[in-house]
Amino acid sequence: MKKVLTYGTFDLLHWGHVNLLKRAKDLGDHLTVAISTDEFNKIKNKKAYHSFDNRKMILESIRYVDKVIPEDNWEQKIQDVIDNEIDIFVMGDDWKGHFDFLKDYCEVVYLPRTIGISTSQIKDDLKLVKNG
Ligand code: C2G
Repeated sequence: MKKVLTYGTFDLLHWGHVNLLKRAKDLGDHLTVAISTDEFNKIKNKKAYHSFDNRKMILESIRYVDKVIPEDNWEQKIQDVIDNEIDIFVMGDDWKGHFDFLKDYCEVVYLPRTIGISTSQIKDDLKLVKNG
């Protein structure tokens, strides 16, 4: 069984996220998603609209996702790859090169980011609507 792993906040889940998750799953047979905790988001300077528990619940409902684990820090990826017997690590190509150190442990794939959608754009657009 070919196991795939990816990481992210996945706040306000949108079609760009789903497009990433689908392509990641298509690379193997099993997809694990490490979702950033609220505490780790603070370190990433991100404030998610949905809590970790609710973002986790939403991700677990996605047909492409087989397992969801917490992402607590920047340093856990090698251990996650080992513990979960991962064959392929996947991220959107806005992260290209950042995780090449994982090539000693598994295949590393950066997939093209979906253009035209982002969580911050959704937030900005909704602010415009609210302010009229
Ligand atoms: N993504 C994408 N297309 C978009 C938006 C996001 O392909 N339009 C991808 C990102 O490249 C990433 C994943 O969806 O691979 C999750 O995006 P975020 O939730 O923004 O994750 P990020 O904050 O980049 O966290 O340790 C890694 C970090 O936790 C990644």
